[in-house]
Amino acid sequence: MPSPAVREARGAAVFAGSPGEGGERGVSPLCRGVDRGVAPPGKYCVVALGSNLGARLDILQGAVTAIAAIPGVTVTAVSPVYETVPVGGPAQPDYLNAILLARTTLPPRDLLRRLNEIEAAFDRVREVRWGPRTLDLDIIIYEGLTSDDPDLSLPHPRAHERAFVLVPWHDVDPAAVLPGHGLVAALLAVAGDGGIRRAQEELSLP
Ligand code: A4P
Ligand code: MG
Repeated sequence: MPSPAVREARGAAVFAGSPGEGGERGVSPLCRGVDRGVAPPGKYCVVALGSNLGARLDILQGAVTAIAAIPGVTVTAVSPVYETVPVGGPAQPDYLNAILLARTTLPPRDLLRRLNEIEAAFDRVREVRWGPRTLDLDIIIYEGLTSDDPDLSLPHPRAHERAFVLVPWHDVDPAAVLPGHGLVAALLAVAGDGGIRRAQEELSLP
């Protein structure tokens, strides 16, 4: 019996849509039997969550709750949690990673600003690039938007090669597409799932 969060995720993935598909897509195998819902207003986006300092699970849950409370943001699905080996940066503790699907009426920069505020509320400190952090919130995609602005690169420039993004994303949306790179399922086949393992703990939607 899937958890409430995963049940919600499977339902949400039906209307989550993908860039270039007009926000609507066919029902993936995981979603069969789920009624098509009406998508909440706004643009489809995917946010990655990571924490490797402090009470990691509580922090991720707090972030999900805080993101869901942002005016103009509707969180439609939250993925399983993965314990992951750090990629890059200095020696540091393992991460907990997850992703969430959302729709938002906020422009991308406003969404990033709100996410940065949530990071700050969880005592995020920026000292070393790719260093340990209580909370990292990255926008992986914002509808089909592309940008090479260093302050907001879209899609996230390293998402296509990172199992800690691809695996949880694929869990909640097996038909997901990363603009410019193709199907997440195909990217996952190349990236592999080394260095990550499913955690027993789960996040819930408020
Ligand atoms: N920025 C640009 N594009 C975006 C975007 N799409 N979403 C800018 C969010 N921020 C974006 O971010 C640095 C700058 O990126 C900011 O000024 C922001 O405006 P940051 O959060 O201060 O620092 P960061 O996260 O260390 O930098 P970066 O380059 O985004 O790191 P990555 O590539 O996200 O890698 N290993 C595991 N296992 N799990 C992890 O979660 N995370 C990282 C961070 C490295 N290794 C990891 C993990
Ligand atoms: Mg970041």
